[in-house]
Amino acid sequence: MASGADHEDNLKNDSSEMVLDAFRWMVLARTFEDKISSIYKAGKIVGGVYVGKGQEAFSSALAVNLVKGKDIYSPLIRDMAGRSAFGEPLVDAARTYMGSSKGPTQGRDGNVHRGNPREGMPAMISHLGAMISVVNGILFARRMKGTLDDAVGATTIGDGGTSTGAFHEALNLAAVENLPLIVSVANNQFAYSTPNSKQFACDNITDKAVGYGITGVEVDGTDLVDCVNTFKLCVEKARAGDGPQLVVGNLLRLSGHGEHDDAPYISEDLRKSKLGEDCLSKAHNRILDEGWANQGDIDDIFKESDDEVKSAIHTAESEKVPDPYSHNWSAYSSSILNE
Ligand SMILES: Cc1ncc(C[n+]2csc(CCOP(=O)(O)OP(=O)(O)O)c2C)c(N)n1
Repeated sequence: MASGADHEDNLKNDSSEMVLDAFRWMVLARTFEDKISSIYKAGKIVGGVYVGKGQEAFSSALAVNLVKGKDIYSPLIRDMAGRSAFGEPLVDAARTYMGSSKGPTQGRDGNVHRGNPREGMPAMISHLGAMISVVNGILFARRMKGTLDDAVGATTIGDGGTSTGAFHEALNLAAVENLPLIVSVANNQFAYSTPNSKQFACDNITDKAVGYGITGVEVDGTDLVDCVNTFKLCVEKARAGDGPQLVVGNLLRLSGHGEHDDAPYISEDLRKSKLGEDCLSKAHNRILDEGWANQGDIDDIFKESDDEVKSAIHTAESEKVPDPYSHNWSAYSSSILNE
């Protein structure tokens, strides 16, 4: 079992552009989700709000290593950063939260069950393992049609999700079939309020990879550079035919399970530990230290993100919600597929 640090020697020191790219998506996601959280707390969002605060580095680092139009990316509830990095328009997210009838689910879903299968992003079914077999199926179908080439499929899951039957069956199948699958496990230490110690008895989630006969890698999920480099290597390996890659990012969710939850079960000690470091400020400091950008460049990134968020929310807010008496409902994805 290799750790992120064990890979250091193999890593090329040419990731600065990718790191900056990922950082931009992190800033956009944080800015957007902070705003959405405020709107939710003002009582203006009907559905729940689940954010990826503290997980943006791990999320965007996977997506910047994927190729849109070729690879498959199946994000979950804490992957706002990854979604944007993979090309999801911000207005799709704003419209979904605000219930706009112009959104991907035409105002029927209030939060995260949106996607765009034609763009390689399946709509999320469940947070607890359901998406791995969906990605397996897409990869299988392409393999059978002879159109897979060197594409990969990636999806994410939480620590709690790794205890489900869906996770086990899908990973087992992917391993037996040697599918080019990347599963990124955001190990944020809790499944809702259940700590890891009550979720599984193995020392590390990468131990589970041993049981399936696949590669398992651990990474500091608060360190953007480590995340970008580790995913780079794992995506390359999957593309090259080395089979499924399980990447476990150790971090802490810097929010409740949803914005309705103030997470009193997360101890002060844990919050102040290394796991509780904020990946965004850490990446900010690292970028300045390495000279990959200066403070003025970073100020511009924050300003552009702020403008983009305001514009997306303004657009979504000014649109109509669906009229249940006249609307002929079908999901955006199925209505496109039925055209
Ligand atoms: C089949 C099913 N059971 C329960 C839930 C409710 N639920 C959603 S997320 C979650 C906890 C997930 O924890 P974890 O996998 O660690 O991910 P995290 O929320 O920490 O990102 C639960 C219990 C669900 N969505 N689906």
